[in-house]
Amino acid sequence: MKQKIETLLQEIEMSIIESPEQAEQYRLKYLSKKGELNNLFADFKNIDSSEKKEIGVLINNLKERAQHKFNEAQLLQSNTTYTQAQNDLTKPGFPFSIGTLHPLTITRQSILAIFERIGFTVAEGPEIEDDWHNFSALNFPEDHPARDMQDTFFIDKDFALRTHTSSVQVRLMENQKPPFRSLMPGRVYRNEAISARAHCFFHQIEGLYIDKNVSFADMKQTLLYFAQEMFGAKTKIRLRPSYFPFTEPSAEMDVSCFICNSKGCTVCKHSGWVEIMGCGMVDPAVLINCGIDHEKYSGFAFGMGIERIAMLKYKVNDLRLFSENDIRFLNQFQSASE
Ligand code: 2U9
Repeated sequence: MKQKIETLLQEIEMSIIESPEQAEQYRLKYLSKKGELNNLFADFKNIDSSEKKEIGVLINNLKERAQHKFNEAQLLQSNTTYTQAQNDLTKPGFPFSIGTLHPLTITRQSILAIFERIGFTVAEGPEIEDDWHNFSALNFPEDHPARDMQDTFFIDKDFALRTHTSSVQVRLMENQKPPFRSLMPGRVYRNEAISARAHCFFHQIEGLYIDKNVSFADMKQTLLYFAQEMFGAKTKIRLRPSYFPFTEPSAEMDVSCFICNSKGCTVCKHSGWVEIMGCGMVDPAVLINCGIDHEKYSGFAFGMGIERIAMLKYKVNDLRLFSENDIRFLNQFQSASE
């Protein structure tokens, strides 16, 4: 009997259970009613009582080992089935949303990329500015309305939220030597009632080009290049005389209406032209204020509202949509960001 138990133990240890079929064969052979273990228990009744204690222990150990091996194999198989199902690499992936770029980000990136191609670099500066960088250096007279509490958010008597990014240009000119070919994108603040057409903050991009012998013709050609890259190769520009404290002469720039091909629509108010930016030759007084030799250097500057360009490009009719974070509005720019 002892020999039989020993042989069965070896057989059980050597058995391979790697499939449900093998598990079933094993169960039938050793653990079922008519299996080897039950046969042993049947034989056990006939052995001499002096051997019962020792053989009983051996049979119980054998049974325990046989059952344990079977349980272990089953657990392994159920785990394998589970893991295979979980890691099925041929299964299609779950769709998930990666979000979208904000329309102002898309517009800012397009504008910057166009000027970067002709050598402009990007500069940034603080949103809280002192009077010198936001107004005085830029030739704003002491009594200019922009300095008024009605138009500017003052933090205290010395500091205000910048009303344009021109202050960054002033810092650049104070700290570096010409030539300059730089762009200043950023948020600016004005004390305005919020409506579809005005907001207390918006975003600007300004450009500054200072070098020897820079002329109005250089400005015109640079801005024509920008307009055609941004709105299409057939775009025309026109410059209308204007006034800014920091440029002389100054102009407003219109582009031929890219929505109706200048045939007349509500966007161009049936004029065939839409205004997109202001520009001009940097006033020599500003160059002097920033420590630049105005007899050696000249330059042009321009400024545009990013919201205005985005509204024209995407036919958005309410400025507030850009800052409300309504997902139904933002999701419409999905394809433009890809
Ligand atoms: C320096 C010298 C000159 C920047 C300029 C404009 C014309 C302009 C407006 C467009 C729409 C502001 O966002 S807006 O309301 N800007 O018309 N900006 S020239 O001129 C500068 C800047 C810095 C040192």
